[in-house]
Amino acid sequence: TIKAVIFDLDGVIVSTDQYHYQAWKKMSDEEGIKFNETINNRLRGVSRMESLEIILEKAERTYTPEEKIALAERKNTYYRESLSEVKPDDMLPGAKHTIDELKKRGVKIAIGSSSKNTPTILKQIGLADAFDAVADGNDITHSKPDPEVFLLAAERLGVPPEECLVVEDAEAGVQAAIAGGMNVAAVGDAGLHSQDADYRLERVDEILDLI
Ligand code: B16
Ligand code: MG
Repeated sequence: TIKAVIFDLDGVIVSTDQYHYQAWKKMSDEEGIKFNETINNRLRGVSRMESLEIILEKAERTYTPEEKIALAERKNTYYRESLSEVKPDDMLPGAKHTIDELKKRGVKIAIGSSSKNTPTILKQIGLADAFDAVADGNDITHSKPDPEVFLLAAERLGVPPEECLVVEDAEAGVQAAIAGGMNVAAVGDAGLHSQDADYRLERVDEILDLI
């Protein structure tokens, strides 16, 4: 039985992917590095520095560790400018209803996100105090597909992994949930394509039929 649901944030609760894309695109254009939607799809659920490494595969020169940090910070500055515009209305269809309904049913809820901007995003969409636990990019040393962020969320909830359902939009996150011994529902883009997920769904509110 499922006692808790751990939600990924970007792509499940709120769609910030276009802001990530625009910010990486701006930084890449300034540096003369080729960047497009196909490359962007490889960045879903992946940490900031690992995302940068993927983008730099197309760079014509090598960058020093200090330069890489500066590039990642520049992208994050652009990204945070967009985040300041994010509102509760920007939540994905069904997300708010799913959270409210799980609370009514007494199912525990948590966030398990790779993003270091998680606290800012939750505040912008009015969900800063909505979850029983939050584990994010600030808490971990290994990002998805490593299960660290989800195991930490489960531990903070006090629920064993096998009684948790993870909801993910990225293949890296689906693999992280499986590695952590959790049930996993893939939604959106991953929902259509993930072979390994226990459930493939279009929208997040479809999990209400599973619990
Ligand atoms: P930040 P999630 C992930 O969030 C995003 O999907 C991914 O594109 C991003 O690179 C990563 O967070 C790190 O974000 O730069 O804000 O720390 O899907 O795990 O909620
Ligand atoms: Mg995601």
